[in-house]
Amino acid sequence: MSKRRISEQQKRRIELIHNQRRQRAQDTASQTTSDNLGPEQPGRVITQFGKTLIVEANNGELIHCTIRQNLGAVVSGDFIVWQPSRENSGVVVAVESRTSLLQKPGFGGKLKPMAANINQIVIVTSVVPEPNPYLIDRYLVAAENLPATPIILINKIDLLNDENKNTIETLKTLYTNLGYRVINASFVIDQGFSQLLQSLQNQTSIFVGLSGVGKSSLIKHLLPDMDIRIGELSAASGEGTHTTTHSTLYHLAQGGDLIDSPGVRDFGLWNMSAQDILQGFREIKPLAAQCRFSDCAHENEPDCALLHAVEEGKVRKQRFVNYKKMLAEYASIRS
Ligand SMILES: Nc1nc2c(ncn2[C@@H]2O[C@H](COP(=O)(O)OP(=O)(O)O)[C@@H](O)[C@H]2O)c(=O)[nH]1
Ligand SMILES: [Mg+2]
Ligand SMILES: [Zn+2]
Repeated sequence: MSKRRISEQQKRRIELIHNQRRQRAQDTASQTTSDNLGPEQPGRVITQFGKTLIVEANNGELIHCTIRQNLGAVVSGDFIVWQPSRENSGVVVAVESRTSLLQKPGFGGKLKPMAANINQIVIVTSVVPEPNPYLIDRYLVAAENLPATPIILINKIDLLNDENKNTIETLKTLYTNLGYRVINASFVIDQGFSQLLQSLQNQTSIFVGLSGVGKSSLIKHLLPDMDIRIGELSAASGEGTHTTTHSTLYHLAQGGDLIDSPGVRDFGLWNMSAQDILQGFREIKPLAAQCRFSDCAHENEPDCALLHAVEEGKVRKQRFVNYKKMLAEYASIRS
């Protein structure tokens, strides 16, 4: 299926119309509309079934919505404007501007939008399998660039023993000292959940991390009604069982939203510029401009601010090594 081509001028016109629609939706006095649709009103996209969106109205009702042409991708987490058509059905007519958009490379390297307005990323690691600091640093880069606040969760803390205790404590100290929130958790010994729930309150969060670290277990613990919700969404879509390929937004009982889908959990990095990578190394960022040479490779150049900082213990060697490793990795992808 070929996408309808639109010119820049048309795009600007459409943008203008959307802005006007957004304006009208905010204006409660405007209750008359054309094309037999009800009044424009705000809502949030919960999930997608094929070409159908499930929108949550302000009163909590789930509305089965189609999308007006030329709106572009609309994904879970999007704040939208919709108009009722029939009972429990409607048309999405505008999308609010997003604070963030999580995308994933799809077929042919084209970026595929997955979820919008996420402002917090819970990086899930575990005692077993052992955390991979390079992977954590990659997720931190992704989070800082989304932008979203990262939280590092060390799961399966019940499996701490004399052999792995030092590694885990060193890791926790490293990231805590960088100013990140680090939470120890385990559903087996019921630890860390009140701290986690408190961090999730009033935020739109996702969980990321390698397979096996316990993301599904955590989510099940946080969302005991998940299956019931999926049932409600399926009923609202009228399309039978929910496929897990699309992201779904869930409300936490204690407040806050969680967007979940296997694709979102596995998201990584792509297309990162050197500047983006630097953005994810918060202690290195202010130093990078202080090297004597503006194109310093931080290898053995004189007056390299990074090498000095590592020597003085102001930047941890591991972070410095990961920073350079990531720069090299993405330089080779881009070239
Ligand atoms: N000991 C222990 N095992 C856990 C914990 N959380 C999850 N697991 C186990 O770790 C394995 C992987 O968990 P799962 O939730 O499927 O991980 P996911 O791949 O990240 O979704 C399963 O066998 C879980 O029972 C925990 O807190 N402690
Ligand atoms: Mg899982
Ligand atoms: Zn340098």
